[in-house]
Amino acid sequence: MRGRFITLEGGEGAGKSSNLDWLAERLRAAGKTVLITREPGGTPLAESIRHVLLAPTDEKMADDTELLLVFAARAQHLAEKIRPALERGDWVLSDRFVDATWAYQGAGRGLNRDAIARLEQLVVRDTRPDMTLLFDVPVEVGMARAGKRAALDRIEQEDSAFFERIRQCYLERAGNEPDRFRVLDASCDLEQVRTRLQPLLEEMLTWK
Ligand code: T5A
Repeated sequence: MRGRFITLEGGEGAGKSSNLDWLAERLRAAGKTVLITREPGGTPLAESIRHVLLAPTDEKMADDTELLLVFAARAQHLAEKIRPALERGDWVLSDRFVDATWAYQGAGRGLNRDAIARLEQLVVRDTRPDMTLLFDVPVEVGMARAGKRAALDRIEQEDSAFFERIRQCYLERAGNEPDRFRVLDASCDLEQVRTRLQPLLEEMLTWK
């Protein structure tokens, strides 16, 4: 038996975290066993790697270091949390997964696509999301929300061109994989975003 794997993606302040619990509650009400998790992170060891990735530092982190840390955290997350949950038949909702690496390290940092593809093959293998919800907001809207929430982390301190490349990469990936991605305009208020999520929730609940 394999459970279901749903990922939430988008730029900074897109509203992924704000909708994760909402979605989980509704799936639980429909009788599903739901595990909420996030990347980078999701297990104690992977959360330690997250801290290294996001804490502002005096020493510049090399782009390749960032890429390898992201995949190291993901390998741990998959081995210790995601795959065991899917094998139990649970539903896993993850705030970000490998699409974020294509967007941030691939498009944002401009890292080599073959290197990312090789690491993806090594680490992710066939553990692929059944559905990916892409929360799409203009960069300035997302950054304004993220800025109000807390001090900016190391990655959030990048310039708007970096985040524009990320947004375009996500939209391109969604266009290339329409069966997996569902794109939500998340620039409206939270209540409207949830109205837009409702039919997607219903779609998930038709899965056998
Ligand atoms: N990263 C991650 C990589 O570089 N490579 C990778 O492979 C992976 C997996 C951490 C960072 O790591 C990078 C990407 C990130 O820079 P994260 O923990 O997901 O990733 O952190 P963020 O994306 O920065 O999380 P945010 O909190 O900024 O974004 P969310 O979760 O999309 O937004 P959310 O829900 O927390 O909302 C932010 C604020 O906006 C408000 C909320 O109340 C909150 O205050 N808000 C709204 N306000 C008005 N209208 C709405 N519709 C709103 N929705 C939310």
